[in-house]
Amino acid sequence: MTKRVAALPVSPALVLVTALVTLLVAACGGSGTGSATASPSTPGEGTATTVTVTGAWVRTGQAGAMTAAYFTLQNTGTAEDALVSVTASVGMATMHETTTDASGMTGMQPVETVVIPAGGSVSFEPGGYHVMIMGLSADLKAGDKVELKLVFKNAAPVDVTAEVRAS
Ligand SMILES: [Cu+2]
Repeated sequence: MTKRVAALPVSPALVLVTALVTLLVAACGGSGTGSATASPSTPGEGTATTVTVTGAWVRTGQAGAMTAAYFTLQNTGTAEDALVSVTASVGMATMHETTTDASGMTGMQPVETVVIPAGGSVSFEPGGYHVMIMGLSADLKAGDKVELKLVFKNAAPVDVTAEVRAS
């Protein structure tokens, strides 16, 4: 837009106004991008995170069929962590989430990771997150034990012995 205005001699007043406008724009833009780029403290090597696993149990099931494992994760650290994989001694384990849509239909979908907030806990329970165990190598009866290995993004892996029960 090189109009005639641009050719006019620039008055000191106009310079001042221009400078003020520039400052205002810079201030607004600055605050906006400032909060957006404030990077959350990325937990990395050396960040001590601790996740404890309690109340682990696995539902009874038949050889060849599938069942599910449940437990509660407690993050006692000061940084966010995430459960990234689970393996089970009796079949192929995958993390799932049960969801209910607007029409009341219930389904489940695989989840890659489950975030555990710093100082918070996440429950794997019927109707929510669960570990699906497919292709059971043997019948699982009440009182049996299943070994689970939970791998976290930051915390050390945790081995738990889950008790088999009907519900
Ligand atoms: Cu499932």
